[in-house]
Parts: sequence; structure tokens; C-alpha cells
Amino acid sequence: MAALRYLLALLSVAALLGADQSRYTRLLWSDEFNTPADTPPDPRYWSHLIGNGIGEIGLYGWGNFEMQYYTDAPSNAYSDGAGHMIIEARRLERAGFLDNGDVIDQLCPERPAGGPCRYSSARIHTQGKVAYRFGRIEARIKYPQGDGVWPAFWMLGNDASFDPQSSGYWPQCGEIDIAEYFSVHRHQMGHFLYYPQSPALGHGEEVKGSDFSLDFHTYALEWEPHEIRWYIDGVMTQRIERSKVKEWVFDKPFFLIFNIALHESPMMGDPKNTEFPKRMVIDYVRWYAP
Ligand SMILES: [Ca+2]
Repeated sequence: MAALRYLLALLSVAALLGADQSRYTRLLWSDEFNTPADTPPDPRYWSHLIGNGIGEIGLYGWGNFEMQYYTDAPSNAYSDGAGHMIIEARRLERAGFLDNGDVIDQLCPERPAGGPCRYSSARIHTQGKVAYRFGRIEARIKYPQGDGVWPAFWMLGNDASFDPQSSGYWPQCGEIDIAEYFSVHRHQMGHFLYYPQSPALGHGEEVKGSDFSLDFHTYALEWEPHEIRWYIDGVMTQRIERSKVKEWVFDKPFFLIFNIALHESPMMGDPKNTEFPKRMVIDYVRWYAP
């Protein structure tokens, strides 16, 4: 009897989850990455951030002491020809020089000081091209793992700007981290919100699961006017209600970002100990409305 009750409880939970997810059936947009091998991200949807932040926004290492130099080279973001987009972080053969011989005219953070950039990577985003308000955003991803390797699937408000005078300057634009992987901790995936005027500039947490680098998983966000929910492989892993957010900036269109950053810290490890290249493999990304 107890077992039957348990089974019924499980079934009703499954029914609830199923009912919740089936609300999102109308596909607004997707990229399945079915392009020939070595094709760069489709420029109809994707743009690249380039550099290390100093030249672009005056923030060394994009404000996070990130150690990678972002390029739009196909060696850092390309289709594998088998239906996946690859974001590839690479250790450069010569610090300060890209693989094609181009000189990198920026310094990258390195403890205790800066030096010529030693790594290249990519950060692709859909700002101004694919941006919606609310819905279910889902991607199937296999994450890379290693000391100092920091890949993420995340979003910013479509008004995001690097101009400090702009109303879209971070964190006023808002940030939703769907799946941010501090990969040195293999079993922890970060779900965070950032917004202004909160002592901690937002909230969220890392959830524990399997070793996320071993296989593909589906990472999804259900973003509604009254709350935001995170899912891994269809199981809800976090919920944040609007009433718990000090300044809710999540009523406007947001755009998507995939990237691999590199970072050295006691918490993240040191990419010097990591064998490169490191690849983030994205099977698809889809945006649904109810
Ligand atoms: Ca695919």
C-alpha cells in the first residue's frame, strides 16, 4: 500500500511536470546547427564579441579578470558537420599571437600581473538578432571540464550596453545564467540572476548533479512574468519568484550567449594545469512560447 501510494505520488509529480512543460509548444526560433563542417555560426542569428575587454569596454578581462582573447575565427567557433556548434578554447602556441599569426594588441590578466594573452576562445551572442520576452529557452549541451575552464549558456537584456552612461549598462540590463559551469567542480551547475540594487547584485545558486562534462544534457529556462524556473533534463532545479527579486528587470526581451571563459582563482583553479583545446558542444538551442 505504501509502495502504491509512493507510485501514485510519483505519477502525479510526473503529470504535473509534463503539464508544465507541454505549455511551451510554439517554436519561436531555433538553431539546430545542421551546417557543413567548419561553418562559422550563422550570421543571421549570431555575432561575436572580440578581444579581452580593454579595447572594447575598458574593462580588463571583461570585468572578471578573464584570461581568454575572444576571436571570430572559425578555429574558435565552428560547426562539426554532425549537427553541433563547437565553441573551442585554445592555448596559443605563442602568447600574444593568434593561430593565424595576427598579433593580439591587448594584455590579459595573469597573476600577479598582466601579460600577453595565452588563450583564444569565442563568445557568440544574438543581441539585436534573436531576442524575445518570456518563454522556454532550451539547449542541449556537452560541457568541457578543466581547471580554470568556465563555459556558460546565458542571457542579457537586449538593451545591454558597455557604455556606463547607458541605461543598459550591467547589471541594469539584467542577466540570466541558464547554465554556468564552474567546471573545476564537475558536479555543480550555476543558475543565477543579476539585477541592480541588490546587495549581492542578484541571486541564485549552484545545483548539484552528475558530472556535467561526461555527456550531453538539456538545460532549460521557463521564464514567466511571475517567476523563473530552471530545468536540467526536464527536472526543475531552481525557481525564483518575482516577489523575491528586489528590482525585477526581466519584463523585456533578452538575447542568448554561449561562451567559454578562462579564469584563475583558488575557487576556479588555473588553466595552466589544463590540457587544451576545450570544446563546448551545442546540439541545438530552441525558444518556445506557450
Ligand atoms: Ca543539432
